[in-house]
Amino acid sequence: MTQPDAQTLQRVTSALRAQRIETPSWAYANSGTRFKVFPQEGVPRNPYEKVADAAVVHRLTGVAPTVALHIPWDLVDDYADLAAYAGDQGVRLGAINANVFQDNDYKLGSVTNPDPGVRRKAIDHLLECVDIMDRTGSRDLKLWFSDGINYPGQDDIRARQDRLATALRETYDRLGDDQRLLLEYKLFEPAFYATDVPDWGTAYAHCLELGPKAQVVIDTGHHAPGTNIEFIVAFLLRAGKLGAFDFNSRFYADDDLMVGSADPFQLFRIMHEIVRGDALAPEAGIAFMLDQCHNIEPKIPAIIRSVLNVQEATAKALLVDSDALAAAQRAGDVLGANAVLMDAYNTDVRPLLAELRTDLGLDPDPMAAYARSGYFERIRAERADGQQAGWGA
Ligand code: RM4
Ligand code: MN
Repeated sequence: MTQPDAQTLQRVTSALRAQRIETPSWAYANSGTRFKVFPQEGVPRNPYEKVADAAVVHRLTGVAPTVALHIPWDLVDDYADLAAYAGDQGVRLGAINANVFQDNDYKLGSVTNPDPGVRRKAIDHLLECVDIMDRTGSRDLKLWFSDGINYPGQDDIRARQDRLATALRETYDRLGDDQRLLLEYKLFEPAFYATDVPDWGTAYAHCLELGPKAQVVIDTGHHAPGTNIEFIVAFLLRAGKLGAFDFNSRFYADDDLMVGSADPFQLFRIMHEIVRGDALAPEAGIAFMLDQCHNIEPKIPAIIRSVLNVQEATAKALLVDSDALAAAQRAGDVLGANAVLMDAYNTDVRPLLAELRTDLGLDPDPMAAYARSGYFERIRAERADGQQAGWGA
């Protein structure tokens, strides 16, 4: 491939400067598998310390200015105070994630539970999350439901769809003008026979019925093996119904590993559709979020690495010669069109990104800068006592 010309470089770097990636508060806390949570040193003990860690990631990468919260994991007395603290640290509070999957009452489901009392409790939590959004200034309410059934006949599939629609409607109607409901889908787990929101089609249909403030979230880990995720991206973007990504990587199921680690080519293909759909700039309204857990690797460096992986895939997608691609496609030049894409994918964009960071006044190597910063040594000492934050708190 020929080196990108000055005009291309200018276009690519200005798009990369504007890119925004949101990090998840829970990725900074302890997490694990069903088998074991391995605690790490220096892990935050409360939402303030999670925000402080997120601010470090932003200071070093320059592209991660918001941090998503998960309620009740990030319950605080005063959300305005947490938002002010975030501001002091140079970041903002991002999406509010509801949690209706960790209470004994939800054994048979939350908003689709056959018991109307449990459904009421679940909906009240969703409404409480919108109250929190009002105080944090968050735009997005992200909903993932663990609801579903394990055995044929356990509950009525169709009635559960009705209950879901009712809950979503009440929540949607509570949203302010500038707020959105983002509906996430997941093929299976923890329900194994029938999940109530198993796929993008189901999420899309509910969002369509709700109205313009409802959009679909694509969590990259929530598909069957081999699913063409970039097709879903293209389809939802075209329909104006793509709201956000939960980025992560999977080798098997919902592994929540670092984005771009299992299949960087898939991430490139996804970002290519984003660029193709003119959806990269923050004004396009797509939230690019990470939804990851760092169970055995150090958390802050893993999150920095993840942000860099998204940037690298984006840079490659921006390098696709769209004129040459369109020409090859028009001419029916199958191999030529594929070569245009592969040329971009095979470009080493690390020097370009290092230069961009230098221009932004950042260290060209955020991983090395973090290692040198002494931040880990500091939090290890400062956070030696007390209860570390995790999935339950
Ligand atoms: C779910 C889903 C949600 C996330 C939780 C922790 O599988 O991906 O987005 O909030 O996990
Ligand atoms: Mn997710």
